[in-house]
Amino acid sequence: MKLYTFTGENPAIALQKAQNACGNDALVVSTKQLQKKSLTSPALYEVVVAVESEKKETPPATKKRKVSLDDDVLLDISSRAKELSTQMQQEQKPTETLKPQTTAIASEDFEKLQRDLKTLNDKLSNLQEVLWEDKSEKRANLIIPPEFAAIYNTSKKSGMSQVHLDDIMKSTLEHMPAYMKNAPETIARYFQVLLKKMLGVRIEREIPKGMKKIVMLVGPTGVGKTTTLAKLAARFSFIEHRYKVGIITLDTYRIGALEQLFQYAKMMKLPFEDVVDTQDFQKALDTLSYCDLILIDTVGASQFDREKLEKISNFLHASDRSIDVNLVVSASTKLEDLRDIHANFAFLNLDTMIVTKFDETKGFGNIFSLATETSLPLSYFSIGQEVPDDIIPASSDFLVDCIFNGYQGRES
Ligand SMILES: Nc1nc2c(ncn2[C@@H]2O[C@H](COP(=O)(O)OP(=O)(O)O)[C@@H](O)[C@H]2O)c(=O)[nH]1
Ligand SMILES: [Mg+2]
Repeated sequence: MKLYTFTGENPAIALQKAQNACGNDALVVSTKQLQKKSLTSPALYEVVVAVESEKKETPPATKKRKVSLDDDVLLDISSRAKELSTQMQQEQKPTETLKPQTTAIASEDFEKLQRDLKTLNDKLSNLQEVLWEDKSEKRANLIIPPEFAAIYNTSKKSGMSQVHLDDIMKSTLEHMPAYMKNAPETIARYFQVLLKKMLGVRIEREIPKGMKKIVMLVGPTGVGKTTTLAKLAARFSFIEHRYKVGIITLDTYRIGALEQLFQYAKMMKLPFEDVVDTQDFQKALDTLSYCDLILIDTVGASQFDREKLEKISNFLHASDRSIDVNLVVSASTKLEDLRDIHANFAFLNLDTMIVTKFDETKGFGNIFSLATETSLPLSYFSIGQEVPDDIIPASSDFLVDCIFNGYQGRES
């Protein structure tokens, strides 16, 4: 039970205010005159009403409030996102709970919203029945209200891990402010903000003056390492930056692969070194030591090809220079395979992840799950075959938009 006080020139005005704010079910606790009418000022009456505690999420409205993600809620989402990320990495259940925020909403808006939503809820309940083929044991402890059905289904179809989806949904149900829980669009926005905050992104930075950066791309065959390297070379040498860029390839097994990168280097007039064994690797780095950025391409190694992976590791250890190791994966690879790929490349001490082939898939939940599970920050997204244009710096907004709306081109 919560008490609220209202004032007015006469008891009727004060009561009217109380009724507008707290509805017809509020109980009048007391009415008293605070001030008598005088020549200069009107009388003042006070009405105290009590509201059942389950209504405490909608305290009397002093001013109209839009149902939107306000600062308090965003703060709350941030904490939830951090908690969930940690939980996913550790595969543990959450131990903390955060108090939901109570926020006011004008009662007439609230009543209208409730009527509209009831109609919508009925429709969604029916839809829910049709769409959810699996009422599996995994969701046994999670009862999803109809308003959450659309976002749940979209996320599920995106290829996100079922465990993540259920954890995030559970957290949203528990911690989302009650006044937001009735509108599917608001739920979707809350859910999306939560996902964005869970993703780690490595922002592209200037290379500090006097520093040299060495970047190596590793990953399975055919994911787009060589084309991505060519795009990065262009981006750093003449599109976004004006650095001296050099290229080394360790992929000398196939003439085609060597020729592919050689042609790119030639077109961009960039120095190019091909390296066969580890002794040559240090020499090539020395030859390119005048460059601000050295990009290294590697042979595509199936995640199960230990011999090739060991060879890449030998190259990394053959130099005393610090090398930024970027795992390149394709967005069109399913989560189980992405996990295997990451597990097998992880011993190379990965620094970041580049995701390619955004234009070749509809589901991006797999990338979301891999990134949160591994806490490997995302650095670039490759969004097509065109060199040098089809690359953008990674962004959590972009990835989450892709999860819910599909890849819509670079402006999405
Ligand atoms: N559709 C699409 N194709 C890509 C993308 N990135 C690379 N590719 C293509 O994937 C194929 C393999 O690329 P490549 O760079 O040789 O892969 P690597 O074996 O990992 O070096 C080529 O046909 C590329 O044009 C991308 O973002 N989208
Ligand atoms: Mg290649």
